[in-house]
Amino acid sequence: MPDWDILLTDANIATMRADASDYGVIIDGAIAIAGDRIAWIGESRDLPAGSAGETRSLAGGWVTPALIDCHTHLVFAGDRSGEFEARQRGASYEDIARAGGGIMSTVRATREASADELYAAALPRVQALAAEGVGTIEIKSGYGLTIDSELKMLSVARQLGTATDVTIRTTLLAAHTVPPEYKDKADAYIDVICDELMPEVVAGQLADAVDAYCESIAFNTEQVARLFERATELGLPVKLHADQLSDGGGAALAAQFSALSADHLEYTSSSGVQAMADAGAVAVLLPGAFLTLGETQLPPIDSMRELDVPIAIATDCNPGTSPICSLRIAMMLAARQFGLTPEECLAGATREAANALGLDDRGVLETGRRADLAVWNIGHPRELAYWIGSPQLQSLWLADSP
Ligand code: DI6
Ligand code: FE
Repeated sequence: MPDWDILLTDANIATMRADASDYGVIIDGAIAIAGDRIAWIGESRDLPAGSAGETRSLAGGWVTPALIDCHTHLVFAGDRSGEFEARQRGASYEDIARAGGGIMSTVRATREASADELYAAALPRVQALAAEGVGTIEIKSGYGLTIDSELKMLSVARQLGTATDVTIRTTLLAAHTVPPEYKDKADAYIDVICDELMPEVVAGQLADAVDAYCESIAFNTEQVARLFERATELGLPVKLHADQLSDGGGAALAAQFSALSADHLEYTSSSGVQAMADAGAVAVLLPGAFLTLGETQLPPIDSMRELDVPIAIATDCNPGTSPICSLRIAMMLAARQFGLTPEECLAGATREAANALGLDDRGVLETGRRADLAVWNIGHPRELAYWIGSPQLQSLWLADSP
């Protein structure tokens, strides 16, 4: 019986360990895998005696943790390309919303779509992310806004996880926007989510977290607080779309509820950053939405750095404000728009993205963690935020692969 199932040799490794500088690099390293875990990792010269069922040379290829996209809305029907074209021709968001466009056009299409149709539309988006080295994806509901449609979305997201080698984490975002049936009755809609939908989601184990859109055009802090109190009662961690278009106190509210993350954060105040630092919440930056909306207000990245707030990066893949299905491009945008370093970008798409999902079994290459690895045809890990849309993945090794 061999000690290890497979031994990868001749590898250059970016472990992304938080306690190491320079990507946690190991030159001329080896990785021993037993089952779904890393059994040993280090310099080849330090490899302990042991036998492997299979030994494979990576011929000097670079190995990083498989990438993690910690914020997507990639289950949805329809698209908003027509709105995009109208906007490029000069129409305003208000014009489009008055014409029934915007998020509600995606809600209508998603409600009408069957679960099979939603699955068929979402699967290529999962495959596109996996094709560039993503091994874990978070998928939110939030385009159903009725009990049945929200449950349908979460079930489809769960199914994407069972049908592929990718780990799918799901998040209930019924509090994405106020549905038309509850126009001017947002509090009553919050009651439905708390009293009817959330218990069903928990009973069906359909969500791993609860999220909300805390914004002047969506839900206020009092409504979000009610949601988060209920989620906490039911044992679900929380995360929050916070301070995207205005400083609504979202980051501080997320911190108050020990949220896994607060996301967007363009308008977060210094006190909001401090509250996140005190609570250990991860800042998830979403440069695809920043680009698509033509935002000019940058998130307070310097104070995040000063206060050691962990920074993750995600695609926010959604048809309205972030029609992007490439975490590598999101990394590139985070570097060029937000001024993150290539190392911060890679940490944001691995270690800190895992933290934003409350997952301590991945995102770093070290003994005991999942053997979720991406092997790249690159000369240095900084290239992963440098190249724009260039396919450099050599292979993706996922612990759940047969
Ligand atoms: N923030 C956003 O930018 C998206 N949702 C959210 O909470 C917008 C989603 C859409 O326009 O379809
Ligand atoms: Fe989002």
